[in-house]
Amino acid sequence: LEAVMSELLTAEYARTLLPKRPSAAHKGLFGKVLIVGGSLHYPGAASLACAGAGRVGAGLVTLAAGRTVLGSGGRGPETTLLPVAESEWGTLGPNAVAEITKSMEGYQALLIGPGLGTAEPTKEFMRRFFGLQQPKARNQVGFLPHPATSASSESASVSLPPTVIDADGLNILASIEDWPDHLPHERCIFTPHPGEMRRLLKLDQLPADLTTCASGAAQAWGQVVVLKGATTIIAHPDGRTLIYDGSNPALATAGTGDVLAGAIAGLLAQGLSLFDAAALGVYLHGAAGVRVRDELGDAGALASDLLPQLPQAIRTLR
Ligand code: NPW
Ligand code: AMP
Ligand code: MG
Repeated sequence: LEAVMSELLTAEYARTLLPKRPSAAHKGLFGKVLIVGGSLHYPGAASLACAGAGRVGAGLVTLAAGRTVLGSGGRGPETTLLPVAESEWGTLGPNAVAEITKSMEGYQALLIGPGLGTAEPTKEFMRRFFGLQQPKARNQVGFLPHPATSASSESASVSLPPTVIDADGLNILASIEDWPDHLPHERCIFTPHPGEMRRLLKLDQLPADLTTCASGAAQAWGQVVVLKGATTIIAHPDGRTLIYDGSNPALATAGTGDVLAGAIAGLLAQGLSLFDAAALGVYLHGAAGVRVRDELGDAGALASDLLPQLPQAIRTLR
């Protein structure tokens, strides 16, 4: 395999990506984020993602979920809510597709997956939402139409804003028959941890060279890939990679990935490109983690401790 072009993601690099914050600005300038996440078991993941988006400066964050999730609280009062139909046990089902797509206008960024669960109705939701091929149609017709023409009329694939797919959003994609022949639209950031990456690549074990692995996947899928870990790799579909070396055991705790996904979506809403939003999100999340470790030490920090440190990380970078 050819060596991939790699660069370190430094403070100097990240500084060049910071969105401007004009003093006379209003919230409309900083974009709206729609987050689809949460389930009976994981309402907190959705809340952490919402807060992550707000804490990097997004103008407005909306959470789309069923009443089980919305009724569970845990979010700050700033998050606005888009209540949608839910299936049994608080899972999102296919009925929610139309409700979400008709409210999509006006949002500059979308995040799908944190805490979503992988129940069958939620898989169906994902298939229809992104217009992914359904196994049944394939069996009946006997061939696969091109992805661009295979979207059902219910699908929103043409009008979706730049999208972060994380956690169970990725687990569901990996579980769909024909993955990765049928991808969501072409402006996505995938943010797998190594377990999710293994599922997406259908491997028992990831190769030792994670940079080449992430770069190959980004090129094959035509998406930005953020392969998370003690070292995180941000891979561009053209093969380029950025490496963030931020080993920090304070971050090895539940929910930190949900904060990161929200932060990247919050930066997308502010107009950054897919690759730049992914890079700056990873940097700010890591820098917030350093501040948390400095304050609390290397054990016992909670994912929510990262939240107030995100604005501090931005301020320090300016
Ligand atoms: P192993 O053990 O090595 O085989 P899952 P999840 C691997 C939500 N959450 N290096 C590892 O596999 C999420 O948003 C909700 C190597 C591990 O066992 C999702 O929707 C929270 N391997 C849902 O829960 C807080 C690594 O992956 C397996 C690795 C499930 O997400 C928690 C676990 O991955 C959570 O965010 C690494 N660095 N990291 C809430 N409060 O609501 C992970 N693995 O099975 O995808 O489970 O990540 O917890
Ligand atoms: P997730 O597994 O989806 O909750 O994501 C975990 C987040 O914490 C990712 O952003 C990882 O890069 C980060 N993380 C986890 N463990 C470490 C570690 N030891 N050092 C640095 N970052 C970590
Ligand atoms: Mg995660």
